[in-house]
Amino acid sequence: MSGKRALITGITGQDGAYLARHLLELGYTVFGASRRSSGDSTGRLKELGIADDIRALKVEMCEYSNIRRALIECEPDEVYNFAAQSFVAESFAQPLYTSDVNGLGATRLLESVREVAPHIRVYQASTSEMFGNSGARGGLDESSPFRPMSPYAVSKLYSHQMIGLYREAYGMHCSSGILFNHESPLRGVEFITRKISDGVVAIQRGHRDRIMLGNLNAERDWGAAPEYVVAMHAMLQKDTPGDYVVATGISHSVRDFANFAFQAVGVQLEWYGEGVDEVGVDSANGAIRIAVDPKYFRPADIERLRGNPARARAELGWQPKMTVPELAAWMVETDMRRAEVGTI
Ligand code: NAP
Ligand code: F7E
Repeated sequence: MSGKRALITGITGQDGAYLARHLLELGYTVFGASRRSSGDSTGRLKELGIADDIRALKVEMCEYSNIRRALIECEPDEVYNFAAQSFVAESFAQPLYTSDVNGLGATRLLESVREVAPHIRVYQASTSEMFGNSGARGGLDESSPFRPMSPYAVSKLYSHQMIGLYREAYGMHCSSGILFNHESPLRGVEFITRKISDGVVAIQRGHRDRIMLGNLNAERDWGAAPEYVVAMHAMLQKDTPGDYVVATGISHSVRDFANFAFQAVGVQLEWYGEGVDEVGVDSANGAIRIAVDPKYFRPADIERLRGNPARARAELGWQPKMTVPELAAWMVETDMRRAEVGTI
């Protein structure tokens, strides 16, 4: 058992829940920071059965003073900064807020660590979105150029570079995981994979007839969130901090993901038409199950993201295991079980 103490910001999100479970299993004392909410935001922690094992505290990333106090109160060995406005589409509607939480929020944390206890090891949740369309042809790695395509990506590039700066300037143990999309049944329902798994279940249960989506051609390198948190922890155990791409090395289109999700309930889709007229049709009865609504198009989108996790494999001993068809089936089956017992 490690006996170490970790502070996780964004504990109520997908990654916060899975990392907390992983660290608890390793014997950590886990402090979970969440912002004030008018309701209960611990649903994911409850679903993993760990809500009572987390030492909860309130931290708003726009407020420097409470970040500093949290560090003094928790005395962590490691801090994992997950708190973010993480929905890319929303960042076009809220560019200033997104920059404040994601960009300045991380800097407030770094500055607090530097002032309070610079020996604390820091993990920053960086993202493949920073690459933009720079990797159309090959696998993106730690040396690929950054060309952010959304306010979210710009905000994350700022915090990513601050992490590098605090490492260089102050010798602090700061690492960034450049994580490609990772999903699970705990994914927020506005993200494409969960929107599809949730929609497949609603259609199967007769509550709706189709799912309306945006850019069906977009390709992402999707992996399984519980596997990715293992790489995050491994980064902070290295003597030397650094940046690591965490990805599977395989990309699929949104259309492919829909095919896999419907196959999980025995439905084969056939695709007809192009652009806004494209539809995915149930081959057994001709019913339209996927259609396009331009309101889900983004002002700018990344057409294709595929990572090269060679460094994580070599230096962290990390390997992805779950395939995208398995991931889609896991998400659909979990949403189906939740619907049957009435939890969604
Ligand atoms: P998520 O489910 O959206 O969780 C984000 C967390 O941040 C939530 O706990 C949220 O709290 C909290 N938060 C938002 N604004 C805040 C604020 N102003 N102050 C304090 N907390 C705030 O995201 P995730 O998928 O777990 O991702 C974790 C981190 O990794 C994020 O930084 C994300 O940008 C980054 N990332 C994710 C992926 C991915 O594929 N999942 C890939 C690369 C990087 P509420 O519950 O109150 O909303
Ligand atoms: O979109 C397309 C959309 O919202 C994936 C965040 O965790 O991963 C996530 O960002 C793709 C995009 O994730 C719909 O245009 C089509 O091309 O699931 P998403 P994201 O934008 O890739 C990165 C790595 C992060 O860091 C972020 O925090 O799917 N798409 N139709 C759609 N997307 C959504 N959400 N909804 C649609 O209807």
